[in-house]
Amino acid sequence: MTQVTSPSPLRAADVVARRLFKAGCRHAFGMPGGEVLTLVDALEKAGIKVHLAKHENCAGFMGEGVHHTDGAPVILLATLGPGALNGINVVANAHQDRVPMVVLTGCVDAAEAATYTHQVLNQQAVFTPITKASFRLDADAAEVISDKAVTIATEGRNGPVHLDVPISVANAPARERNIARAPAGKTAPSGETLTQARAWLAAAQKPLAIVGLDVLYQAASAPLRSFLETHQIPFVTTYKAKGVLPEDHPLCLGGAGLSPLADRHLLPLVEDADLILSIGYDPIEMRTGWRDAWDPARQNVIDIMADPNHHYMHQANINLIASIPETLAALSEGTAPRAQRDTWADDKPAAVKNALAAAFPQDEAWGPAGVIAECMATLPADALLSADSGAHRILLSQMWRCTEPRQLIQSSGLCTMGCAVPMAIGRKLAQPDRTVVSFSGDAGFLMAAGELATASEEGLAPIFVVFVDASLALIELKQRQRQLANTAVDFARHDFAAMGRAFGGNGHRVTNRQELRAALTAAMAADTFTVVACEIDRGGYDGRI
Ligand SMILES: Cc1ncc(C[n+]2csc(CCOP(=O)(O)OP(=O)(O)O)c2C)c(N)n1
Ligand SMILES: [Mg+2]
Repeated sequence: MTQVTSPSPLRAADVVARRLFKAGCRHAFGMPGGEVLTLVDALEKAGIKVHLAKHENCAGFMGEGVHHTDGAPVILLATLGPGALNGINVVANAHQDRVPMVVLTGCVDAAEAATYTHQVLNQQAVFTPITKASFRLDADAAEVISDKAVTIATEGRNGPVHLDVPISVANAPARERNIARAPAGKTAPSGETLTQARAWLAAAQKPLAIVGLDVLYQAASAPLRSFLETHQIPFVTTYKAKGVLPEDHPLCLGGAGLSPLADRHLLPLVEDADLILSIGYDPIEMRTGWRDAWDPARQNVIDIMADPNHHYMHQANINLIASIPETLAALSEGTAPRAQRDTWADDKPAAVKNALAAAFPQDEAWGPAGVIAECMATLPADALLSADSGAHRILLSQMWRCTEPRQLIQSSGLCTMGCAVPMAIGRKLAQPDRTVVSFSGDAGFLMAAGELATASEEGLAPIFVVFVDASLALIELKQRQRQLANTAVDFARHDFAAMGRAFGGNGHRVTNRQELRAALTAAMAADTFTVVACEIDRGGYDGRI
């Protein structure tokens, strides 16, 4: 049954915008060109504020910063040709990092394109491999197409959907109906599979859980905590799932993903476990060390996931595409709880935890670990953080103890540089009352530095911490490890603090922990953004990640 609910004349662009508003979207980010002006108008009329970024890639990351607060899909708005193409990296990121996003691009009408070439390219062909779906808007089907865009972006493993909007279609009259679509019900295992899984859980002497980002999208923190505590299961999280339970939890072994140093301690424990529970674990975040990290021929493995295992990074004996809270409840039912410390009689997880703490010490005088330790000591425990790609991020992800889900956001699927600054801008826009801090390497910061202008124009006061080592530290390290000549990995020391001031913010250059503490304290009290440039030596990550 469909029903006309809104009077004409609505434009197709209005129908799209109103559907996005219904999905919870209140902000769109991008840069208009002449071809998307109707969309800009429609978004604003629907109640969605259009923010002007300085680069489409950064626009998408600002949207992601907001998304981690409001849960709504990101709206990235780009004009045709160069605008759309500038957004490719963040769209691919949304695909690999499972961020729900609707990418609105303008395009010339099909009839026009038959005899016109300026800035015309097949945008759908560009976006198809890096999105879950790509549609061309049609005025007669505007509502169903925009509804599909939202549902595909937000159901199953989340991701981006592209909507190519021809100029005249945006402006064409369109009707709005109420599409009645019931979302899929929540499923849990039953029958023999459930009996087997329960038996393994009851018998396990050395159970270990690997927890990933599907848990965030199912808001499953509370049932996860009760399950892990009831059965006394130690757990490791991916970087994106850090904080899904507070990381000072006695069963928490911290995050894993990109650090060979951490893996050296964690992977032997994985091998030693007699039951692996992969709970919403999406291995797209992991490096090759986690490929077949366990052996289903020798260990019982239960994989609870949002999408089928087509990655082949690992295998399981029981694969469950099911709701995590419902599945954990079903597994627990009829399985006797364990007394505290009733698993792992040898206390090996505690030993691993101690070894990890020793491997990532908090008491270094300076250098990257000193910077991070000082930030942990000075910033509030609930500061909202973003991290860029590079050596600094690996160290930060291993050292930081998160207290809540999505506290530390980053690109850990695509691992792109240039995400941290715009993500912090978006996060601060969404949660102005919280302390919001980005951590970037000097090269990654330079990729996004134009957005300091946006922070300034929006009147936002995030704190941008920069690890200034005049080096692509992660790549320089790899080059040195391979005994290759030092080439194209070092660059100059620039005055990052002055860049902050140039855009109307504050800037501090710091060279020790006392100066860093003073700079952070001033930044937290400031009403404009602050750049904190932490001067560290080249090669500071040797032996530390
Ligand atoms: C857009 C992009 N280009 C290149 C890379 C490859 N890459 C990964 S880390 C890195 C070095 C980053 O340098 P910097 O931002 O200074 O951080 P550091 O490693 O020094 O902490 C590079 C070039 C990437 N991940 N993303
Ligand atoms: Mg660097």
